[in-house]
Amino acid sequence: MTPDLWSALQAQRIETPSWGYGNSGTRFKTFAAPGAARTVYEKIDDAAEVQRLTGIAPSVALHIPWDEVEDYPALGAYARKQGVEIGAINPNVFQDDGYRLGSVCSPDEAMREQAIVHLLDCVAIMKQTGSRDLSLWFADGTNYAGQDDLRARKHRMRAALKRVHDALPENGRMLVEYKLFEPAFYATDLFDWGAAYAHCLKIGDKAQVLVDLGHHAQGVNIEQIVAFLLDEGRLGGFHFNARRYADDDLIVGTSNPFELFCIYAELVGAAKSTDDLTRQTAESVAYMIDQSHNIEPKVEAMLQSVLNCQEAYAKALLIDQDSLKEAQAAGDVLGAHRVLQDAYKTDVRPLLMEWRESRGLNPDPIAAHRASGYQQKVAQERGTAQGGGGYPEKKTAQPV
Ligand code: LRH
Ligand code: MN
Ligand code: MN
Repeated sequence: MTPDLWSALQAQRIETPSWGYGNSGTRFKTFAAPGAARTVYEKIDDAAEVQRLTGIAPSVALHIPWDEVEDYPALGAYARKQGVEIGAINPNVFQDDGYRLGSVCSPDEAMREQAIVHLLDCVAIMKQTGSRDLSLWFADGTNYAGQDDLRARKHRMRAALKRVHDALPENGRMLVEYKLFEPAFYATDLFDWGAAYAHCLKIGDKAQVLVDLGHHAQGVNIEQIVAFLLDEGRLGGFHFNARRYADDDLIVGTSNPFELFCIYAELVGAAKSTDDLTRQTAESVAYMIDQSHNIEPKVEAMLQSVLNCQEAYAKALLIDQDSLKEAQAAGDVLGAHRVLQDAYKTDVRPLLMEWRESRGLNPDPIAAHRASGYQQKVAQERGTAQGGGGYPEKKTAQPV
């Protein structure tokens, strides 16, 4: 293994989501998982377990108010003691009854103000947790043609984003997430990367686009969106997951391993770019998982996602960039494609085992987790909490 490859693997980071450790479900049913985290402290404990086993998941994203506490510096200290940091802060402006017509885009000015105040409160939390990123996802949209004025809603979104942007800490960023549809089924206010990008451009330098792999129409070439945003200096981060039909939030790389590889290939290429903006953008990308489903054991599922990201990245690092450029310049269509395929088809598992051993980690984190008794221990300590159920609470990780 070359020193470059080794140090790139060493520097890889994947943030895990607090909401992936608690009970969650579909709009039909939330199955209570034995040992699922019931509090933000237990979610942090689980994230720390993933970090201990993988060594590349050193931070956990919070969702407010699901993870609300009185004392954020104390929460940060607790996290550090467990071996992780608090990562991105995700405001929640989609669960109050008042948000029936939207949050920052609502026709009701009082609701818009309530939503903006919550976003600003989350900026204040960022300052206490030392978080760089505020991740913004809005459920805003309409269900019927004519329900609301689409241009007016766009203006309301712009005004809200601008106010929040201007309140960000000096090195803070806002990551603007888009989604094709759901829960709105006629029009979603931030419906695709272009809409998010257009807002970011007008708002300011701290506004960047967040790409969630589950938020596109079938067949959309996500790696091309990634390439475009990297080149424009506006790719802020990812929510990695897998989907087959819509926003399924399944374990990363399970149904889309080649897509995941191609995304990492774009990132690796951009990190080697001679263009400063592209390179710096690639270096600042926030890699986060947004996964939350209902039947799999939580910690093992998260481990699987992190390891799938690691494999995809390792394969992308193996791409022979010189041969690729040569084949591209020569118009060698299949030769160029085969350079990618050669890397993709390489079994990187032995190499990653070697890398883990060199860092004092168990070469097989899943087997180590299964053998550790962690799952049995938390199942015994935490029991089987009921919670969630129904779409609006899809990601409700709190027990009731
Ligand atoms: C809803 C969603 C979105 C957010 C997450 C918290 O679609 O899955 O991706 O990032 O909830
Ligand atoms: Mn997401
Ligand atoms: Mn989603």
